[in-house]
Amino acid sequence: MATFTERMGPVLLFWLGLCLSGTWAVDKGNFKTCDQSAFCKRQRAITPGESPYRALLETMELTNTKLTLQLINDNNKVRLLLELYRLQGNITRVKINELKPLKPRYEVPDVLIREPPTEPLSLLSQDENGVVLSLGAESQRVIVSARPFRLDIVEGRDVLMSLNSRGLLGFEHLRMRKDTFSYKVTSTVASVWDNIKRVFSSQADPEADNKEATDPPSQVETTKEEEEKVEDGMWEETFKSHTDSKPNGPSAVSLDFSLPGVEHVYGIPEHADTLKLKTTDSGDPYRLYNLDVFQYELYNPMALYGSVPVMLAHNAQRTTGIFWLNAAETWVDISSNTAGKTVFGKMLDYVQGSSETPQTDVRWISESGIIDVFLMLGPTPREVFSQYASLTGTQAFPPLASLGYHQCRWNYNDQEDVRAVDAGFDEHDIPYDFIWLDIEHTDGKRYFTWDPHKFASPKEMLQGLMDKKRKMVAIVDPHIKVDTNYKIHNEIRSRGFYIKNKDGADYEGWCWPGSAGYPDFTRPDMRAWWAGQFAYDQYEGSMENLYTWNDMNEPSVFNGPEVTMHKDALHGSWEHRDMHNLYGFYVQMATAQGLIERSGGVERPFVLTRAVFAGSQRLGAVWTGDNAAEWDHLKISIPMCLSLGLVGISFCGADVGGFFKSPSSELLVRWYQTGAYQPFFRAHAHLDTPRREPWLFGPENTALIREAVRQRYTFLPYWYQLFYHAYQTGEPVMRPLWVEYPQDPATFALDDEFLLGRDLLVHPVTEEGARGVTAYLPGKDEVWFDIHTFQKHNGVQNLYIPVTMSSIPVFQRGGSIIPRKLRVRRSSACMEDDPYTLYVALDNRRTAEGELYIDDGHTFNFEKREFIHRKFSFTNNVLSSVNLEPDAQFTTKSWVERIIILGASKPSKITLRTADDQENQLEFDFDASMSVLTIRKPGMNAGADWTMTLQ
Ligand code: NBV
Repeated sequence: MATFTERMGPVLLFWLGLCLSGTWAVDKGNFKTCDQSAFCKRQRAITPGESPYRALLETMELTNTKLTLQLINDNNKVRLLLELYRLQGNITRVKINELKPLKPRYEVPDVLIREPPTEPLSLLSQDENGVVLSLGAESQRVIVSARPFRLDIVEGRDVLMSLNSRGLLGFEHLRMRKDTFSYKVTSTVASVWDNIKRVFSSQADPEADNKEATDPPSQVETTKEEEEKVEDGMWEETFKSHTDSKPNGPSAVSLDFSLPGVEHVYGIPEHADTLKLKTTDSGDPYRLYNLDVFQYELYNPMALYGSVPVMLAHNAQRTTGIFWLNAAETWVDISSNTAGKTVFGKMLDYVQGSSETPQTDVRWISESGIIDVFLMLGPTPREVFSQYASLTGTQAFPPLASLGYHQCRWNYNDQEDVRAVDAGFDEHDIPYDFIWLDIEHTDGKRYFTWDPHKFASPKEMLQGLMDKKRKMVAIVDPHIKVDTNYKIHNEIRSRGFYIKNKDGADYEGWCWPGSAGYPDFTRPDMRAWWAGQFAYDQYEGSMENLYTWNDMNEPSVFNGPEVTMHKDALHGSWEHRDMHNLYGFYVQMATAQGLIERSGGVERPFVLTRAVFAGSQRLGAVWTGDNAAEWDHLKISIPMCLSLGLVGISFCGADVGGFFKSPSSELLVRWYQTGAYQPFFRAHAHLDTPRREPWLFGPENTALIREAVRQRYTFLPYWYQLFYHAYQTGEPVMRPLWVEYPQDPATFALDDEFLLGRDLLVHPVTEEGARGVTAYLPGKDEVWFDIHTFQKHNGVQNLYIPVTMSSIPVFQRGGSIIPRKLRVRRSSACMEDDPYTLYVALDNRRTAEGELYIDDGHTFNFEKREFIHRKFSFTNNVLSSVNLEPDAQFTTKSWVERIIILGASKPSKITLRTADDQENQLEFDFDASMSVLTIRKPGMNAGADWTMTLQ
């Protein structure tokens, strides 16, 4: 048996190294730049110019739903196969693969929710220069130009998007090792060419074989030094002490997209950067490669834990999106012809009539796989959300409780600690729903187990929480301790479920438990087995109120290249390289499946993940990883969650308080105030930080935190309805202002405020020592009501709001009705039957609308239409509640206890008419100074039909 130091040595050294590295800063040297990533460097070295690709029009085949066409690279004669589909809902799909690859190339499975339904394509015209096809009903055409190959999508007279217009299509064909670039320096150019001909005779253009084969392709006519240079990193690549064996050689794919008229692009999370993406000409491209980045730095394009290869492009006329379905390491370059121009410069251009049309050009580069890209053609932001949702699904509808407040730290030490913290919330009258246990709760980092001393009776602990209608989350990471006394390890090993290393043995890396194996979650049988581990009779000590947190699922491998898995590790016949960015998605998928199955398919799961990919929205929640207790980290939580929301992942939050370091009490309070208005609301802290439960900062700060958390709970009905909507439509819960005000350029780059749904505008205080904030209130016909003072403000304006420590600037849009529950209790479940207060905020036309969604809060019965979905409207002085989905059935004990009408005038009487035609006069108060009408105890059941007339 190895000693403790032998076993833990590498882990300890790793952490010691990191801790000694001193001040807060990512160690950039641990992570590759584009220049250090051979394929990125190779592709980026190709500069815009004439593409070597030509479309072979004679190979074109057009069926009702699909165009296929061969492309040939005139430099090496390798042929590609292009497939083009028109998909339902204004989406065009372009796939490019090798015509005859030496072996199959990876195509991402399981992310699309189904084979996307197609629409007819038809040929409009054709000549020797290209073809023109009509795309669906939208008066759109796609123009395929043959020499060089390029695609343009055109609507009316506008070009929406062009592909390969800068000639950057790159497709490194699979080849045998002794290929063009791998030949020894001593070989003659001629023998290289002979070799190529031999290897590729099957796929080279037969025509070219006859006519052109006597001339070696231009790439081969290189000097000896160039040959060596080109060879670099193609068949082997070393980064720090790690060598990637690359048995398949070079396999990168890349393509450029031009977006005429576009100056603003968004998305491609996860990066700690601004909402509006920056141009990358003077630095690295944005990188998408799921990595455990210690002490990540802000405002840069480095990779983080998650990768969603979706970009949105927006201007005042149109929103479009590009979904690049590739799970390998990916880099995205952005350039713009207006970047760097000052507003004055642009104005001057305009006055002088010299302005060129703004244009953004992007270029995607992936290490392997194929090109499979979905062009989502909008034209509105909502349509892009629905187009993307039609491909990858919508946000999982979370249990209501998970929208409450979560109390976490690394770690709550033992059961007594959990009990005391739980009691602390009651003592200080702060609601919470979930308390979390980090890795120290396990028996030696063996997930699915409990420390036998500190957590000797987990069921007792869980029962204690359950008695208070509260819940717990315990961490289950995907690295499995290699230990023959550990059942989970033994089973995974004996079933052959571990990922293999390049030599075929079980892959082992270092992580929290010491030596660890990594289950191959890409395998359905592995996922089914893993899901089974959450059964109550398998996961000892678990109960219905225990939920799961998947951390480290990039996957994090302490001693691996860039702290992750070797790319030449094997998932069956696929390399880890091909699907790296999918690993975390599969871990969360298997875990969520487990939580569903343990309840016999009845209960909705709650699983938090750190790594994400496209489609992760279907599986649960995500947080932004290891941030720090710094003001800039608080600020960046806004664009980070907005960016995830734009690509479907609504259930996002950042560690409240900051994970590393200790927040000042001011920062902590401001973070609670911000987090209370972000979708996933969890405080978390590093093991080494002093304790920071909300009551440890003096009574004043406790009161401020209490108030922020209580505000969250009063809005739970609205949050729940927004999540139901996100589940139905794919629209983000937390959204940038431009989504609702797409024609207002002033909203295009706001990083410090956001909307929740359409109706709440939040501008949290994120500056230290702030005395005031300036919030932009959009919409020239809108009015906005301060939710605290009820003061009314007109849009469009930059409103200066003086703030004190208790201020959380939030505005309700005039024209909306928001249901709230004002009797805040211990947890969301304790508030189940509580009555509602309706906040009716009138617009300039004295109208308003809103919704209320109620179900049991935790099961899938809503899929069987067991819910209440009401619509409230106020018009012509009549407020009414009607059933939005009359075929749905559910009953609630909750009733309407108060209606507050903002922007009202004083009525002489108010009459309530209920469904059974009963009429009642209601009592009310009117505050003339603020124009606020309060109707007391109207008393209708929240599920009933009624009208209320103000006379
Ligand atoms: O499990 C420990 C931590 C966890 O608290 C944190 O939230 C994760 O992001 N985990 C990372 C591992 C180590 C962090 C230094």
